[in-house]
Amino acid sequence: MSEQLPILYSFRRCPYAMRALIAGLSVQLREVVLREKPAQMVEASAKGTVPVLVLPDGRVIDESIDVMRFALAMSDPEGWLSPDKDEMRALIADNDGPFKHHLDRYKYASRYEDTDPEEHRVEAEKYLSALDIRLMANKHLMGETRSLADIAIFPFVRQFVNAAKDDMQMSRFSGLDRWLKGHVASPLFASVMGKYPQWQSGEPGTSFPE
Ligand SMILES: N[C@@H](CCC(=O)N[C@@H](CS)C(=O)NCC(=O)O)C(=O)O
Repeated sequence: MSEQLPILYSFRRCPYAMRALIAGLSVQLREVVLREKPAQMVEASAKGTVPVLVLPDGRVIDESIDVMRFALAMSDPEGWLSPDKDEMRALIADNDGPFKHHLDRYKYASRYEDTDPEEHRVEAEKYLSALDIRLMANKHLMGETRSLADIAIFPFVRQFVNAAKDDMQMSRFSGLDRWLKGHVASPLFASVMGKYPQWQSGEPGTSFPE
C-alpha cells in the first residue's frame, strides 16, 4: 500500500518543511540535502525548494502553505482552518514576507551585502511585538485553540528566537515566549523532528508518520 502514499521531499531543519509535515498527511518522506537536490525533486518542481509534495496522481504542490491547506482540506480534526481566513492569511503573509526577510538578514547577515543585522533584528521584533499583543490576550494567535496561523508561523519564530536569544529581551515578549515554548514542547512538534537519513534514488522513502 505504501506506493499509494504521496511523496514529500523535505529537509528537517527547514521551517517551511516543518509546517508542511505537521499538517497531518501520511507520506513517503524523502529527506533532502539542499546542496544535492535529487533530480526527481527538481523534475517535479523546478523551483528547487522544499517542501515538495507529489501526489499519487502526479499533481505537485510546491508551496508549504498550500501543502498545509491540502492536508487540512482532507482532515482537520482540530479545526485549524476554522478561524477568520483573511486574518490568518494576513498574519502568515507578514511572516513569509517581511519577517522572513528580516530573519534571514539577521541570522545570515554575511550572505548579504551591506547588511546590518541589528537593523533587521529591530524590524523582525516589530512583527513579534504584534504577535505578542495577540498572545497576551489569547493562548494562541487566533483564539484559545491552535490554528493554521500558529502552526504555519511558530517554526519561523523559533528560528529567530534561537538565533537572537542573546540579543533580544524575551521579557518584552512574555505572551510570545509562553506560546513558543508551548509549541516547541508539544508532542506535535516532536513528531516532526525525527532524524531521517538522506534519501537515495531508488528507495521509496520513509513512511511518515512511522
Ligand atoms: N515559498 C516556499 C519557500 C520554501 C523554501 O524557501 N525552502 C528553503 C529551505 S528552508 C529551500 O528549499 N531553499 C532552497 C535552497 O536552499 O537551495 C514554500 O513556502 O514552500
